[in-house]
Amino acid sequence: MFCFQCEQTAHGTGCTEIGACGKSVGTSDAQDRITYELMKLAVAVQDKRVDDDLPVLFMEALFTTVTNVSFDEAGCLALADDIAARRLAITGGADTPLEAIPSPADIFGQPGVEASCRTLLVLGLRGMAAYAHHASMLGRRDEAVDAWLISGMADASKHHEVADWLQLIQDFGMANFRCMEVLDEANTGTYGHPAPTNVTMEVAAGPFIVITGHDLHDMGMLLDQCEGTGVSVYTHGEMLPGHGYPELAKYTCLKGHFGTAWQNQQKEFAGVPGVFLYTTNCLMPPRDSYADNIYTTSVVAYPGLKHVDADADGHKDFSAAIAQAKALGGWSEPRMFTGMNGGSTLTTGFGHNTVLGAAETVINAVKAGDLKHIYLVGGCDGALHGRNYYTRFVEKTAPDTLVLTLACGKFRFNDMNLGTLGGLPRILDMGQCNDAYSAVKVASALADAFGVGVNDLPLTLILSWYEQKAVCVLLSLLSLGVKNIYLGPTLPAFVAPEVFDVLVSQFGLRPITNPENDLAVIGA
Ligand code: SF4
Ligand code: SF3
Repeated sequence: MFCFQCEQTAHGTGCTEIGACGKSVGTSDAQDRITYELMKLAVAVQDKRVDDDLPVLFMEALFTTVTNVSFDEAGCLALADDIAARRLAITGGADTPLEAIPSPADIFGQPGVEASCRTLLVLGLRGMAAYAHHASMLGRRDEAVDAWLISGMADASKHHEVADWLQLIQDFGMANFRCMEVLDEANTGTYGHPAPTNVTMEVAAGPFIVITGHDLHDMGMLLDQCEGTGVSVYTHGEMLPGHGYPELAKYTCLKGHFGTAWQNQQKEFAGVPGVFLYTTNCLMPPRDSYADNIYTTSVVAYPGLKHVDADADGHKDFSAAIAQAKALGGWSEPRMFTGMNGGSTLTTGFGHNTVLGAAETVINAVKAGDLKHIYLVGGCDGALHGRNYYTRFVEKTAPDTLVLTLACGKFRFNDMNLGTLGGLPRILDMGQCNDAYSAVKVASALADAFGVGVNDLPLTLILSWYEQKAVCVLLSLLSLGVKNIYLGPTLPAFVAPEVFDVLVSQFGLRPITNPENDLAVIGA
């Protein structure tokens, strides 16, 4: 086992005995085999017409290897075998040796610049696969994204000059931007444009299900089946933005939001008399006190947990989860919970449609000098102590600034009331990590309105990373030419010093220091 794909990797270098996430040696090795088999399959089908379901296999398999998704060694081995069988059927049984990867252990195990570039590309592809998967669940696919999932894996298995690696990574960033756009079209096309919404952290009396992850299609199906049953639904983690979508918010069984950031789940789910449904990352090894209340779906898997599969039409039957929620009964009295700073109301729904609708207010406020700076403080959360940087950063932003946010890192500060500016709340939640697409749309529109480039706007991005979706989002932002991004809480172990130097010299990427210092450097 050697895994260094996420920010909590052991000693900041790599997990070798067991994952800090709880992933076993066997599961980690099986996931390397999945990756290796995908590379072989990708090479085998290069320059061939592929069946329509082949990109879906790449989506599912790459998504399975994202951090906190699958802990199921047997399931991962079976998937690797399926991918191998698929390849052998195409080649008529002939092997497909890989140019640069002799064995699964060599994908991430090699040192040097080439290995670092390869890792960046493979991890980016894992993140993009998750987004492509969500969009495909809502019936949206894109030919270019589909093709990239396969050609990217083939390219990752070869030798390239450094300049070619950098070009590949740049091209990948643009492909992922398209993927986020497709997901945005899928989400807003199905459930409408998000609208500003206040969400309570109170849990009403009676039975309930908590849905976590990112898959809005799963959320839609669950709400549809819970409506009228007396079972309430609460979002958790990256599902919070679901409240903003009109076609999800219309369900009266959708009551509020439960819990804070994903890394607190083992504490916050313990002894809760409700059901938990995991649709994507971030699953932590469950404690005994609530393991029996968990359902996983899609590619999420953990040995011993109940799993809901889709039928041939894509429909999922959540009746067992609903029945169990009723049997558990919930609490007999309403319970008020709070976020990490003591607030009990969260606000979401500031997607590109809403923020662009308020563009005139924002533009006039900038022109009048009432709005000095916009920060985008977004990305993943995690357990590392240094992540309170993001809470302190937001706390210290001046009253004449706005804070846009997205992804699960916002649970560090989204229960704070920082007041309003020009009628807008000072903290604007744009949605999930993939809604970085919204942030780019807003930034481009503002740049157009002021007749300047995005890097000339009074806008600074302060990102936090943990898993591979943050990697693909960062690569998209860099490909789009966004400069001077602050990145923390630590730098990825898989970025070699030579590669980091390129990111610093070409893109002005900066590691976070401390809020006071960084705010002073930004100068707002
Ligand atoms: Fe370690 Fe992260 Fe890999 Fe888990 S996903 S094994 S914590 S590097
Ligand atoms: Fe969070 Fe797991 Fe990355 Fe979608 S839910 S951002 S960490």
